[in-house]
Amino acid sequence: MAPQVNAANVVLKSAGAGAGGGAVVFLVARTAGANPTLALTLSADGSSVNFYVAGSVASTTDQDILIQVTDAASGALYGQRSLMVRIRKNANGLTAGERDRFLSAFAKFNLTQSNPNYQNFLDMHNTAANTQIHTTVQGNTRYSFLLWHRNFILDLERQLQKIDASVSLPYWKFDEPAPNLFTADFMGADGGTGSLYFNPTNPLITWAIAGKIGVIRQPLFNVQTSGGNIPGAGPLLTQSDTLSLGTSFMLFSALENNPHGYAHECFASSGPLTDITRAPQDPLFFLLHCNVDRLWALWQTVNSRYDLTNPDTYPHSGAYIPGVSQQTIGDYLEDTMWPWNGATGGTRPPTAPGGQFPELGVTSSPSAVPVLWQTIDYQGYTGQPPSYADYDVVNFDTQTVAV
Ligand SMILES: [Cu+2]
Repeated sequence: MAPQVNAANVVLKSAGAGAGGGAVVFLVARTAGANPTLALTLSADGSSVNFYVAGSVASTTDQDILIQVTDAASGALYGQRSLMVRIRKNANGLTAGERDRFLSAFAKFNLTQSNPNYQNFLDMHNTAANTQIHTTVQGNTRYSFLLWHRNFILDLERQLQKIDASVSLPYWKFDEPAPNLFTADFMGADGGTGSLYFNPTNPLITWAIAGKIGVIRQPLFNVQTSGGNIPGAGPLLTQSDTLSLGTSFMLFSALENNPHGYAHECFASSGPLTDITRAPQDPLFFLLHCNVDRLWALWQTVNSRYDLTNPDTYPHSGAYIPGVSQQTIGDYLEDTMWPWNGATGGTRPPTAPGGQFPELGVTSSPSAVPVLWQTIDYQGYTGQPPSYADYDVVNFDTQTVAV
């Protein structure tokens, strides 16, 4: 005879590890209100009960949150599990620990990893790739700039997370001064000649790409007191002006030129950032593009642009049909994405470096062969699996932004 088991009333709660720790909230359904505690009744037959967990306060160290399961009546602890709220933050505000974990993982990826290696990331973004990934900058009539780069930086971030699971890609908020970013302890300080210098303890001191050690980057603006600024052309569009470009994807896409293109151009042309064929040689590339992606995420949130059937979310639905479609393959929501699809030749580039999209284990999105539509609703707000990357200024629960 089986032992008698009673139904149990339990309470879930988030217990922080102390000051500076993260916190989570609980939801009974994806669009329900979030609460710091959740009462559940576990049935006597052992069947599972579904609920959602969302980050409410970002972690600063790994595993700095405990989810505890307690008895609803007595408060007795049944079990607990540690985790972190891993989220993309403003690089200028990282703690020294967050900064150094990120730099260590990035330097290790650059120096030692293969399949893919850092050169593969450079090759994904080279001249051959340009017809797949840029729009207004090159006069291509393409619309996949934001979608492609969203996956590109997520791929890099997942490579770093394979090295250190507590790392997120930080963003360079290029319309504001970032004096903590352009330092010898972080992305390098300007030595006055275009060559950066790093402190000996900075892991980026080993940075090497294309047969050269070091990074060439000479800012044309005062990194201590100013956001990105091109002498003669003026400052980059501010965040609020970027979000005001328009409420349709087509209008918002103008950000590819300003602030995105401008952010590349506010450095001297002696370095790689101004050159599409070489731009990712500078590790700052990924922090720059993280901010471009964040601006899109903010715009999506304030304008509710996750609905794939709305042409203002993205204007090209369906799949490319040869001889019929006005746009090129790779522009339609149901097209697969190069290079992760391995497609070469014809309207695709001649090579497809880097292999399939890296899997995260906890989510199936984007899939190993990503499709454009998977990049749009990265939060899973409309029901698709989330990509498990998000920004500190986007509120998952209330769909509001804190900027
Ligand atoms: Cu770019």
